[in-house]
Amino acid sequence: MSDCIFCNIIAGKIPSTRVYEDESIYAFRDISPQAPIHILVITKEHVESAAKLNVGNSHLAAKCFEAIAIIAESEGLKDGFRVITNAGKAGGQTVPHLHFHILGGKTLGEGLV
Ligand code: DGP
Repeated sequence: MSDCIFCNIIAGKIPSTRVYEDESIYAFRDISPQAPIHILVITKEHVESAAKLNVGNSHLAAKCFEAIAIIAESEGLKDGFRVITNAGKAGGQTVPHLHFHILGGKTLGEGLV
């Protein structure tokens, strides 16, 4: 989608710090990190959010989690990390393109979640 920030990042029209890429996934460092390591894992195909996953596209979510495991290993997150996806306005989603936040590099608190 031409007006989607993350689609423009995938297309290289907006610069990003890439940490992983394959045929269906792109991952890059968050512009305003909330942990020492804060990476966004996104689908190359535009899916609005987790609320729009269905039997036809849920393999993309599986692909995201395969990438998350690879990234966690390469980032040295052997002691653990957190994965979050926000969906919709009440969920705190600001970019309407499915993405998973990987947060790590420190011991995260028990809040949320
Ligand atoms: P969410 O609130 O869950 O929709 O998360 C969107 C995240 O995207 C937020 O943590 C900031 C990040 N973000 C927004 N615009 C850009 C950008 O242009 N570059 C990068 N690297 N991250 C961005």
